[in-house]
Amino acid sequence: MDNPRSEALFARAKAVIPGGVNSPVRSFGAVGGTPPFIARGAGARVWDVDGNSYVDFLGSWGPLVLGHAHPAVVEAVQRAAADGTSFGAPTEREVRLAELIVAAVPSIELLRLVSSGTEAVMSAVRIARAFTGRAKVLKFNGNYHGHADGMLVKAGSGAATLGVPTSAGVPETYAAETLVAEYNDLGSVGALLEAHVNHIAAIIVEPVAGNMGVVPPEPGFLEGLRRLADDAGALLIFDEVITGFRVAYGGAQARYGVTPDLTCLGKIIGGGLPVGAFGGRADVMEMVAPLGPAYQAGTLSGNPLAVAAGTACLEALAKPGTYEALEALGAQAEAGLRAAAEATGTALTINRVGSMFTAFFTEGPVRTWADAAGSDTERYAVFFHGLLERGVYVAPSQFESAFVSLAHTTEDVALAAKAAAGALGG
Ligand code: KE4
Repeated sequence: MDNPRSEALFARAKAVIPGGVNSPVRSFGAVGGTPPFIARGAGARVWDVDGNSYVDFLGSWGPLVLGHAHPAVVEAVQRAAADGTSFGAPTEREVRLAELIVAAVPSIELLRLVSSGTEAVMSAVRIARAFTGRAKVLKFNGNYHGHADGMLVKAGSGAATLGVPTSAGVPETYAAETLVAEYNDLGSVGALLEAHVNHIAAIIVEPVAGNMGVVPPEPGFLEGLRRLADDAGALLIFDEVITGFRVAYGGAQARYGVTPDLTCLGKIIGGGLPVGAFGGRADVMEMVAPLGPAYQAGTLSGNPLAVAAGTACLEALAKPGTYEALEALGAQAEAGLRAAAEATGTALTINRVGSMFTAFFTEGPVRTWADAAGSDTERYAVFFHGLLERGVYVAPSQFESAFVSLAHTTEDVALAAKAAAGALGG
């Protein structure tokens, strides 16, 4: 890759920002090399500051399900900006987005908008503790729920990628309130519930894991969590920051027919701008200030520009045929990767749900964090750069998802399959 301008910018960035990035996963720490500094995006493509262009299967880690600079999103943001960027007061625009989400997501009767997925999860966990009067939370090894202290325990995504699944700076006393079970292993959940009877406020889960790479729930897993949570008097929280409006208009809970008590959202509901949300049963959400005793707040929560982008995005996704189109493109991408693995004799396990997928460099199956962690991350790094050199941009980590969007064409996906065969063939 010839990217002198990115290299110069990366040196400048490192002088003022830790690691030169505002989020560790962007640093290419796991794959090596200099991250291309992106100048602009349009549709399924991005261009870096050196003029290289890439078909983008990262999609900003999930939000860009419509592709870059979608006209309806751009116009909505421009219109909102012309009216002012923030008021710290209620606006009709935020009500509109909240109404769309309540209408779409089965579990959500009331919701609060925030500015990130981390905030959504942090707040949902606090509400669950307030509602149940219990302190412990059960999460899953390899699931990532943002960077709130209690969630940075055996976390996936960048935490796993950079080898810090349990972060420094999280006091033992905080970490002790987070219990960790194994994904797709109901026995491990039951054992923890038994060992901590009446102490667990909530089970929080990525209903389709995206942060160990894509790992779908085994048949019965989500239904089992629903039953175990009810038996234990704990709330069930679905972290749908990735899967919300990604795997179905109503999220994974609609796709799999399991309704949690609380849902966390982010990414797509902001259409590429900073929006998160937590919501669920009215009796639980009535714990939230100013209605109830559990405090939660945010200067820019429901920001007019961000909710305008999110509203435009969800309105576009509500159109008929959306999820069939995403499914078809996802299936084509999977088939292309399988063909490339076959043609080059590469041991590749591909997991996919709709338009999110991961190619694991391992024989497979990949059903748990341990399976995913057994992947050859060195081979992944070589594959990543082989794709990048061929104009295809995917996540710079084995423990992430790739995404297709409504802006991708069958030609884009075919180009990626060809690039994959080249990258695997060395
Ligand atoms: P944010 O705070 O990054 O908006 O959302 C945190 C979060 C919560 N829950 C799930 C299931 C998530 O996937 C995320 C964030 N995802 C990562 C990548 N998988 C964000 C990328 C980054 O950290 O820069």
